[in-house]
Amino acid sequence: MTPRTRSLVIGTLSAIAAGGLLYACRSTGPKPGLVTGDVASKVYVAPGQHDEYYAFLSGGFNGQVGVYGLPSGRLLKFLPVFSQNPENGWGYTEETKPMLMTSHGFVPWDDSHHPELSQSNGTPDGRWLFINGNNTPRIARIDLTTFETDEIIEIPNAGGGHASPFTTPDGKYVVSATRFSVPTGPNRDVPISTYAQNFKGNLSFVAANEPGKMRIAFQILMPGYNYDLGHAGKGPSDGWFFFTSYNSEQAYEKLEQNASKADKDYIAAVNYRNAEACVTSGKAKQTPARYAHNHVDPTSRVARHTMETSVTTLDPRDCPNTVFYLPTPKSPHGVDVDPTGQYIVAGGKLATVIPVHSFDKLQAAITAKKFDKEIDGIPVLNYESIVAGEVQNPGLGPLHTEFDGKGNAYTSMFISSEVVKWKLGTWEVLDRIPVYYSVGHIMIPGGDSKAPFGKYLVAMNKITKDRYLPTGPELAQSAQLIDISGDKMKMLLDFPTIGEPHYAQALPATLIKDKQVKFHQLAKSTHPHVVKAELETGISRQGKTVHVKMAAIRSHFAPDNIEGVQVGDTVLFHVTNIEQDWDILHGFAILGAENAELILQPGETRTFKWVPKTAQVYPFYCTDFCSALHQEMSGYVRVSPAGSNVPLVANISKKAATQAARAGVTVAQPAAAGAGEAR
Ligand code: K7E
Ligand code: CUA
Repeated sequence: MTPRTRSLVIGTLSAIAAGGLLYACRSTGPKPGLVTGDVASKVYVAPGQHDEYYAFLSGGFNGQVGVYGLPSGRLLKFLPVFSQNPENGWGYTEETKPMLMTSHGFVPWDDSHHPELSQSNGTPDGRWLFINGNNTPRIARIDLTTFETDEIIEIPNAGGGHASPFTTPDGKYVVSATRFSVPTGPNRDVPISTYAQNFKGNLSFVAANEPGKMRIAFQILMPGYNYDLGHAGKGPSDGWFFFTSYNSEQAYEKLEQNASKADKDYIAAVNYRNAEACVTSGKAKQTPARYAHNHVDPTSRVARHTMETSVTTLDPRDCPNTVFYLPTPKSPHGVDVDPTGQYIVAGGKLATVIPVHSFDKLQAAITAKKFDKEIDGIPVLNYESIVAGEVQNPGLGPLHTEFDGKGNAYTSMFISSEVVKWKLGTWEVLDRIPVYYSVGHIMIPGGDSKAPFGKYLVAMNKITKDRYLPTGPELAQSAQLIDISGDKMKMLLDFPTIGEPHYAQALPATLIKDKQVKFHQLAKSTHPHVVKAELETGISRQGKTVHVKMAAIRSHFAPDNIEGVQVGDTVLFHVTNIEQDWDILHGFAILGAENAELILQPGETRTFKWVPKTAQVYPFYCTDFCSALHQEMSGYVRVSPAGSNVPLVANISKKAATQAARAGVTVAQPAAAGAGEAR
């Protein structure tokens, strides 16, 4: 670290420390991972070559997913999920707006934290990526053949869907636990000071194995703590799920102090197969709840929004031996299960050690009933009886742990800004590397599965400071790529990221790259307003609504002249890109429209809603540079005053007109010069 950089770090950290939390900076430590020798060649992907891994980084407060190639760090795609994306019309088009419907109405934004790849047999299978919406609790499923969000389910009785959407090894469930406890059954008007009586936590298990059919299998009612993160067991601990919680103090104001008093909080260990059995044997209750389930119909590509009306709720008191609390120091954040499934590692963000629980000891303690007490029907296990070990002096502010599959664990240290490598079983620290600065999650490809791919670790840092050219008061977020193939970690690359990545997932490109959909098959489209050829285009009026069925193909729109629209009309442009060719997209934008553009994938129909306010002529055009004559790909809409006698016409091709005439349909052409003036 240069003296200048060090003073910056210290400055930053002490500024935060002044805010009340414990912060420090390691004053002695290893020198920064200076770029040496062959480092550049390790991240160099030559022009025309592909990266070895796809990495999916959550966008945090942008609500989306960023897709990057590793090791280059190149951004491949910005993938919209919970937030509207004007760049391609996601959440603006009539087809996609239903995806963002919730019990609170249309919610065009969220905060996405944890991408999670679908798994089969404990390893990523490349089918889907799940991600949580943290603010208005939701889980989305993204199809990895199209890189599009296909399904979103809302989670009721929750506030802050943070411990989500971690998967079970068989892919049967993804989970969501509420970060903020709220009044439940249902949320209602109660004094906040009745927190201890009325506010509850809950853990949702969402069946996720069938596209279009995500469903909350059951919710487990929990004491009103803050549930933070989760991970499934595997191997010997298969069938269990572990969730961290903090605020066992049940503070409801000034949490910074009031939720940091207890030496230990809890990890909730859930035997979810027991919970399933209790649900099957009728020990759960159906409780009223309103929550949205939205999904894209695969053949029309139109999203449907439905509201669910009840949820299955299980109280641990009615289902003994299902939920246990594992005391864990102190205000734990991450909880990670090692590839063998034996060790459960907590990131006690205010703890001075990294506590590791043993699954075998946990089982023995349950059998021997080594319980310290019981909270709302949940036995609290004795800490000494379940702890496998503690990593001593790991650094400050442990948050998250990933594994390389070779018996090593890697933990992010937020306060001391480093990644620490340590050995499972002996708990000794093997190596440490500084990261710039204040690392949150780290990610090893496959690192939370039973067979990590190893090789790289990505650190996602919260504070960037001086790492890039400055860009005003807000700087880019930063990821760093670290080589973990040897004994010593090696810093390879900094790359700026969009939004604020929390967690990430990655898999070898070979698992998905040959499964990519290249275009949507027009012949199979069931979109109600699709046009499969230019001769199917046309215009029609239903009261004050005008439907325009339009085709886009290099390099024109059909129709491209429209008349007879009146002020007061709502015009729905149903535009189909009738190209059947990979990566040939068209766009659609119209002067003054209070809407985003459309971007049309080949074979896709999207609907643009337009309410013109004044009588005038409006140009429209293609926004995606599609061909040499892209600039010619444009047209006009003439809008007349309300009540005008200008006939409703759209120019269609001669061929289409002939076809229409044969079918007995009268097709008017737009007015010749001077005719059909508005009155
Ligand atoms: Cu940022 Cu997983 Cu939401 Cu930790 S979380 S850093
Ligand atoms: Cu179509 Cu540009």
